[in-house]
Amino acid sequence: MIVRKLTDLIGTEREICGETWTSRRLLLKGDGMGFSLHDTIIHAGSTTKMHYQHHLEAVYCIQGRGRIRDLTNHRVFEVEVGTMYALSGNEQHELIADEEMRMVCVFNPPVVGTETHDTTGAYPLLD
Ligand code: 9YT
Repeated sequence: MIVRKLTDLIGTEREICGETWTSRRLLLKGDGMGFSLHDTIIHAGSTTKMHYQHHLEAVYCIQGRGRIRDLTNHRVFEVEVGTMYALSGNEQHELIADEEMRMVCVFNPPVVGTETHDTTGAYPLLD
């Protein structure tokens, strides 16, 4: 069994910062669960363009409000507490945070731990 607390991750190598987000990685590939689990803060007023071409991601909003623009299918969805979106088709997308948002994110395959977005908005597939 693995038991971890968010407070134990702060300031460690499991806390990774992008330009518009801070991702606290509760479970990583090395934990052997087959997915990774992140508690991610999206900075207020930010827009993040992403395109996970090598991973499926599900995102569950537990704080804040914003919008997700599906740039592949040209659709926009409001995101508020209790909203989940799943990038089941590796959609290119843009997350607009009207206020600070806190998201629980699950990646399949799991991330190794050091990934940040490349120039296309993807995470590389690392071993
Ligand atoms: C919601 C989202 O995709 N934010 C970017 C960071 C990523 N989810 C992560 O690594 O936690």
